Amino acid sequence: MSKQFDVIVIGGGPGGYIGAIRAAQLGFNVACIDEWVNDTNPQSNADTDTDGMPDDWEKKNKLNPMDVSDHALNTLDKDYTNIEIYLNQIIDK
Ligand SMILES: [Ca+2]
Ligand SMILES: [Ca+2]
Repeated sequence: MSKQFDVIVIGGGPGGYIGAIRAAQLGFNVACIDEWVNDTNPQSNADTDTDGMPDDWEKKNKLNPMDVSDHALNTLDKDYTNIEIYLNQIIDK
């Protein structure tokens, strides 16, 4: 299953929720990603460097789970950042 969004808000803090609600009020198709839990293995969601990409996913993709800056790099694709690749993968599930 694949979904298309106009706006993806990462983080559901006060600013995230307000931004997501306002974008929806303006007619955008919005996704707000606050927390994702893998029910079969909750430990697989650990994100030591808090860059939004779980440690296991970073290790699998040869990224650094101790480096918060690698989410903005184009290590995995020349057109998309690493966090964009990760988010696209979880949205497609
Ligand atoms: Ca991480
Ligand atoms: Ca990282």
